[in-house]
Amino acid sequence: MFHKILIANRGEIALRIIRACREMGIRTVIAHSTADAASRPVRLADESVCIGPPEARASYLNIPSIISAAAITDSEAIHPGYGLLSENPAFAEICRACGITFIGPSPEAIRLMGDKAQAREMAKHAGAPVVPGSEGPLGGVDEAQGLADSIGYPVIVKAAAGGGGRGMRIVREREGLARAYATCQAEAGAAFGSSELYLEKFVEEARHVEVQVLGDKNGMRLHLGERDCSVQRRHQKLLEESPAPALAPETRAGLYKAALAVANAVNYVSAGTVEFLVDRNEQFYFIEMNTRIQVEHPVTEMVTGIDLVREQIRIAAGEPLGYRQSAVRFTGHAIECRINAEDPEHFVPSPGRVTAWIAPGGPGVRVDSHLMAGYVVPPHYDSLIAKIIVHANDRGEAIARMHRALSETVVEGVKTTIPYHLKLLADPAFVAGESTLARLEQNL
Ligand code: MV4
Repeated sequence: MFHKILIANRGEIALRIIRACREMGIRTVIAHSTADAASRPVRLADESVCIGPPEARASYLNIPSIISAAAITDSEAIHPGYGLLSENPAFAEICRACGITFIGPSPEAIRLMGDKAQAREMAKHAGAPVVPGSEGPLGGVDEAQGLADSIGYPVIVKAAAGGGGRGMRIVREREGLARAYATCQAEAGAAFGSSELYLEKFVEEARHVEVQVLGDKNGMRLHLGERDCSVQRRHQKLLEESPAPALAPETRAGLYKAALAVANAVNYVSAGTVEFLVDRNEQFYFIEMNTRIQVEHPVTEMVTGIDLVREQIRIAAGEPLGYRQSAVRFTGHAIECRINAEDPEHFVPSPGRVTAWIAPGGPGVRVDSHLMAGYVVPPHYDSLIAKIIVHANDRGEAIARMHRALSETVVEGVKTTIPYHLKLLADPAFVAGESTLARLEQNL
């Protein structure tokens, strides 16, 4: 096992990784920006190295600084958390070249899954259902037009290097395709450095259901069930839950089988997430694979009792998973609400000083947060300040428990999305388990 791990992240996930390391007897080093010098994870880590100014580009994304911080502190491994460098194949390669263990999958798996057109082909060959659409990247607008005519509108044009909702355009009729193609191509080139596009039939009123997988270095792979992440706004997830509401047992079994087929096809090691769209008829389609620990991992931890960050670290150190699929038991229902320092109506960031913070507690409540009274939410990073996770016997009890937990939470000094969540939890469509990707965005 490692003696010391460097954490190349900030906020609640940095704290989450420190907690796992503490329990495993591993020393922690946090690499942080000047803006985070007084933060809870920096105070709680065994050592800290300031790696640059507030702007992420110059600190949390500065590969030479992070590698130097690992080298001077004798860190054997780097945990990248989520976002930032977590899905950067070049960073994983540089770690490997420097003799530092990257806590995550291989650079090859990251690179393959980072190309969403290639990932789609891979999934199709592995036997996972994909949405009708292009084979590999599109050759040009004429090919896109021919394909869209044959599969029928609406279609969605996506950047191969995009993902997570970035660089995509829904096209509802033939007349709109050429223009969408051109803007998508230009945006993709500017944002990702690759203008490759692919095209799919647009699945209306879909649910976003993702399957958590784990793979070890001996080729053992397991799934840890699914999460429903259909409550989103502008591709930012707001609430996630496990299990997904109202899925037929056959659909669930099909999702698990497809997720493991994809993970097996790339010899996937570490924690990963296979994303699917599930349509009204419970047809499901692979869309992407995320090769990192995800923000919403706690809901899976609550229903399985498995510590995913601990498993990532054990796997990176070469330890076998050590249990079979049949030993993974699913208990009750978990819900996570992401609390952002944002206006609850328009979701505009609300950085500033948190003058009061009273976290919720009581039975079945978990809080993953780096907040403390007096903390200043910096304007430089995403606005997630806390994740409140509840676990209960069933979905109804979990909704009631979340409502209770949010009602006792106090955050003063910045606006938060708590009022949005309280409304959502009382929304009849949400309570009925009928949330789909577009619907809630319109209704609330
Ligand atoms: C889709 C889709 C419908 N059909 N693909 C966006 C994030 C990325 N992970 C995949 N995304 C989607 N891909 C096909 N073929 C719907 C989404 C989608 C979405 C669409 C409209 C409004 C909100 C959305 C939220 C999440 C995903």
